[in-house]
Amino acid sequence: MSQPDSRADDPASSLQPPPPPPPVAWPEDGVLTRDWVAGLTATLDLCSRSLPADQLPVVLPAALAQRLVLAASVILHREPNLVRVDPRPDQTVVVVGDVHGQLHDVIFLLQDAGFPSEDRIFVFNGDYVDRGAWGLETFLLLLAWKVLLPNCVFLLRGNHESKYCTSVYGFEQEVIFKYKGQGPQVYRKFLRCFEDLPLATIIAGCVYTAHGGIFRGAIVVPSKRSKKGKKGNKYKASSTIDPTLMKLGSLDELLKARRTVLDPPWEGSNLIPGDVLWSDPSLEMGLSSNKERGIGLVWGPDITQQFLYTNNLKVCYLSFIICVLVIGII
Ligand SMILES: [Mn+2]
Repeated sequence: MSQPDSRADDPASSLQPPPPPPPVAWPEDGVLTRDWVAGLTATLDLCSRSLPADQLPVVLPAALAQRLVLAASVILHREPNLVRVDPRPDQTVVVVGDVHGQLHDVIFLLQDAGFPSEDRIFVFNGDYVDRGAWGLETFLLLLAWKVLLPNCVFLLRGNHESKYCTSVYGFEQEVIFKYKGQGPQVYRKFLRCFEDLPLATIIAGCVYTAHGGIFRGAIVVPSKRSKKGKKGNKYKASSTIDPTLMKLGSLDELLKARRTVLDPPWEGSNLIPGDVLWSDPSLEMGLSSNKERGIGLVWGPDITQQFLYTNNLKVCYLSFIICVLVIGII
């Protein structure tokens, strides 16, 4: 006696996957609205659950994805390395750590905390891509919010927003798999956008937020030429010389650093982006090169205190740990 087939009663259509939603189109007047972002969210959510990953371009054409990336890049590029976020007393600021392609967590988080608005500012602390399966969708969704509310959504760069990390930890492969022949072009647009992401924020004048953390300053060393009196002193990144001379960088130096690099350099004179994105706090005192990572710094509680005190700050929000110097009520 054969087992009854439970599917026999179902209409044949129920066995078919649902048809994909219509392709997302850029707004005719070029202006993103809250409804457009809500529609994009619903579409990305649906596709991530029911559409084969390589069918994504049917719903999210490469041209649309690139247009969104470019629109956000223009806004991000204008922001300084260190963004001052100064909420009014009635505004809430939500700081979010690494989301790593977890689209559904991000959608839940936005619903749960309350969507970005004039009342609620979001600071995302980097690492949008790699590891998770939906880095592309996650980052595009956050870029859409940035374009919609540029003064209420801030997207900082994480160490994974780099050519090296995305080629090793999955994002490049994800984009190529989803966009096939158009993938390399889409991926390049993302890389350019990563270069435009600012490095850090100071919230309400007292909370420093960055993915990795603290950074070194340049120190002045007399060059050979200066001894001959032909040229003045030469500025050098402090790790390239005697490590005992390494000193903490200033916010002014952070503002002046060149962040438009595909991969933050670990040597040379432009070391601040690598420090801000890759450094690790430690329980050991002092400031030294991060030998384990080969880039960035390791710093102790004394340096945290020095950094906060010098810059009149109260808290560091980093992606690994929160460093607090209690000098008043925030
Ligand atoms: Mn991370």
